[in-house]
Amino acid sequence: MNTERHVHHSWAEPYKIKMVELLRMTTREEREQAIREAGYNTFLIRSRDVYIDLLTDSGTSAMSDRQWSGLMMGDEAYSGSENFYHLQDAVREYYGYKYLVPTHQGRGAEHLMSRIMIKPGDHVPGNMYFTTTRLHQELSGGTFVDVIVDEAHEPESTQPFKGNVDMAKLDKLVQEVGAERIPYISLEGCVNMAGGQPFSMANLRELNAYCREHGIPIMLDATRTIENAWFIRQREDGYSTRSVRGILREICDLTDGCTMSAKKDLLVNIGGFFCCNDEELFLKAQNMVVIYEGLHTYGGLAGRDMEAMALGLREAVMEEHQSARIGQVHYLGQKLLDAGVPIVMPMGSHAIFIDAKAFLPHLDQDAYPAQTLAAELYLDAGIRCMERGNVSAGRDPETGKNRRPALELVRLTLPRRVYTQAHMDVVAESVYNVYKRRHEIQGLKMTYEPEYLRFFQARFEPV
Ligand code: P61
Repeated sequence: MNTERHVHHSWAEPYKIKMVELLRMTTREEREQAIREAGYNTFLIRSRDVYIDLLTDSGTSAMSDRQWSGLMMGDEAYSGSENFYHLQDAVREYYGYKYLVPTHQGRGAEHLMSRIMIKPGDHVPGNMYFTTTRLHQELSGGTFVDVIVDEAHEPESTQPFKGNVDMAKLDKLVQEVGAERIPYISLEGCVNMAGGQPFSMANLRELNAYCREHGIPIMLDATRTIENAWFIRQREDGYSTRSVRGILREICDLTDGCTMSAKKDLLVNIGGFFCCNDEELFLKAQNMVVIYEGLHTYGGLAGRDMEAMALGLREAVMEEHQSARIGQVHYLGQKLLDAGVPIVMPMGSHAIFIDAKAFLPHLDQDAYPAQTLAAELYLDAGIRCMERGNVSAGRDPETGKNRRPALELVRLTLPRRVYTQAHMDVVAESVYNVYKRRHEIQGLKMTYEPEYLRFFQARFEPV
């Protein structure tokens, strides 16, 4: 077989199944009880009550036989674990950063970076907010400033690189507050809250030149950057014959460091890290990690977890892995498009995002259309997804009002290497079932609202 052709013409999985996990089906009555008990919040449903779990791609992927064998090679020494050095070698080889500090997951790395880089009163520009990223910036006294292109906030815009930084927005901020009040710009690949939208290499090159001139470091949120590299290969002029790993390295070489939630791209159930090239910054991060996470050669992880990450990285940069992973997401998206369901375009890498404002136009945003739709989808067939709208965005700290973001979305997120094409068919059918009766659907009111990251634990009731 001509494998080259095969890779380009089919997204078939480059693996076969060795072990399976049984699923439990529920009745409509059981689901009605489960969602009521969960306060109409899909985060609060027990996973035993879920049939197809599309809550997140975070920590939910299937590890390979090699990764599972790697667990047996865990060197659980308190200090200087061999697995740390394997991880460091792999990170240096594929991402290219000089220094690595492991953390238990992404927000652990965000915590360290925010504490060591942000001073009270600073402004931190970013290509759209992420919930935990922005919160850590705020807890360190910083203010997040959105500098993503306008199209990112428009679900129907088909611009291929909706993750791009709007250079005029960035320059306006620099003129207003001065480069010395900007500790770094936070750049995310396959921007999660925008629908998994990539930035282009051309945009990153322009950003790099600008930031160099103004002395502003670029800190990458590397969580889904390998997926971003795949889109550059697919969509950007001059990259179609380049390898994903080559593109990944080119991205990292244009940045100064990163935070990482390894629970996504790197195919592990837990793990993260902070990286940089600057020695002084590294020494600060290495010192800070011992306060909050653990010693600097394990950062809150077991040795075996670092081994699984190192091996996962080597699998994640494989072309055929990414085309199967993203191919499956797009298979689901195409089914929804064919059924007329409004989704964010272009389709992103890790999830299909339903436009809940267009799906439920009769609901005011403060009746939480995306939260409502997520609950309805669970009720229909036991499929669990996530709200990414008014609840996730939280309240404006100045006015105390709901932020009412432009994007009011429901995220159907695909774990890597877990579900089959037939599962995707079931998901598409269930979404369509709910779509047919969308006019009958009523909204929710919030009955309990926690102080931080409210979407995780908030409770609701039907209005
Ligand atoms: C997710 F509802 N993402 O997408 P940690 N950066 C980026 C992420 O996507 C990310 C983190 C940093 C999750 C889990 C999650 O509001 C939520 O390893 C681009 O989760 O600490 C995590 O990495 C943080 C779900 C996080 C949420 C926050 O499902």
